[in-house]
Amino acid sequence: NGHAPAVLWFTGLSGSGKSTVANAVDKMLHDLGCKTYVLDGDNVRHGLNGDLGFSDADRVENIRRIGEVSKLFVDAGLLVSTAFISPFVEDRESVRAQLSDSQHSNSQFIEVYIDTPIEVCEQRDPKGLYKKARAGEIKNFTGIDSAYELPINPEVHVKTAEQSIEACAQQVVDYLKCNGYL
Ligand code: GGZ
Repeated sequence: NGHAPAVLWFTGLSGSGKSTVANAVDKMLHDLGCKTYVLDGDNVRHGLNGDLGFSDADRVENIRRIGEVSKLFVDAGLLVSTAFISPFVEDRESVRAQLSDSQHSNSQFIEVYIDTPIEVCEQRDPKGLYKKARAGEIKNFTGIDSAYELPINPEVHVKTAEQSIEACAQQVVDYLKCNGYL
């Protein structure tokens, strides 16, 4: 039941399915006997990062703190999944650099791009946020009037519009198996 510690860094638009897939992966890993934890808006943005909003500067600080917390979980030996938009390449790369350490043969940072077309996210609109953003009631909404910078070379590239949640989660678990984490 051994596993190498790492962070599965989910990135993608609002409504892309980050949390859903991350939680499905977490359940599979837990069933395999791994020590795991999921960081998402529910347990981070209300508490630790309750002082932050959605300006570019606040998003940068949001991701910086989540990167630091992820590193603590990784140091504690867990497979941690983070589910935040994390829209900027530079911030994701900083976390990657922080978790890259020549002592480990495997990287401890695994970028999982949840690639769902914005049209699909907007159609799902589970919280009605796209509707509000289009109406101008929410400013700086990712994909509408705030940038999402595409991952350059994500370790895992998941297309939620083309396959089931189960298959998406399995794709991530398979990556871990094929690369010696599990
Ligand atoms: C994007 C926003 C915004 C704006 C509120 N832009 O679908 P959700 O609701 O549950 O996920 C979104 C979440 C994004 O927070 P993150 O911490 O993941 O963002 S970042 O990584 O960019 O710091 C959405 C909601 O918060 N939300 N306002 N303006 N998403």
